[in-house]
Amino acid sequence: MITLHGVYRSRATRPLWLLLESGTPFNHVPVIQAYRLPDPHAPDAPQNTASPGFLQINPQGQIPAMQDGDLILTESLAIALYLARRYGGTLGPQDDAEGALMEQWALFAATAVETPALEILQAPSGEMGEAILKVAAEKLRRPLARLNTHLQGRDWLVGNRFTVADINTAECLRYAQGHAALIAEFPEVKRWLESAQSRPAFQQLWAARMAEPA
Ligand SMILES: N[C@@H](CCC(=O)N[C@@H](CS)C(=O)NCC(=O)O)C(=O)O
Repeated sequence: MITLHGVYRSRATRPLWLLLESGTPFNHVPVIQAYRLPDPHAPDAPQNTASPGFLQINPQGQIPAMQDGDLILTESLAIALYLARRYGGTLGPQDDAEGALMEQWALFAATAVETPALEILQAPSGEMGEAILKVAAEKLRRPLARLNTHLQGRDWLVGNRFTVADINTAECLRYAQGHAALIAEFPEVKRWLESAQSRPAFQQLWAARMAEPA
């Protein structure tokens, strides 16, 4: 049985979406970020990223982490890629070229999208926040232009069907979605992101996330 460690309010959404989308049974351990707790070492503290038991699974002290038999995997995008290949059916690659493309989009999401998208999410209000938003949006324009071009005449990123490539990329880009004007500059990206997020598995994921304490 797969065990997925990490609350819904974290990057665990990437493998969790994959698991829900594929209907794969799993055991969920809602390990929470230590920094969200007043005292992560208190005897009654919930299982968190600083708990000794969790540090044995991921000595880096970060969620998500996955166990499948003897395999322990960290890195949300790598976990989603593994689950897609092993359990995801058509969510995963059907040949080597598709596998390469799914890895390409995961690396694209991690290296070109996630950091500026998080800068947008975390920008404070006020003048300094405005300056951060402007720089982050500018950093995202080239990757978004590339994504927009790729999506012209296509519904999904790889193989003309919804796959792990869409999950990983959409989840990294979600952080920037609050910058509606930026996303609107790229209509194919907007259309694709909205259709990914209207899928029942995403809706289920989002409901579970909203049910967790903020
Ligand atoms: N690159 C890692 C990043 C993992 C990460 O930063 N996780 C956050 C939650 S989204 C975390 O565990 N933070 C707690 C901490 O860093 O102490 C991944 O994608 O899995």
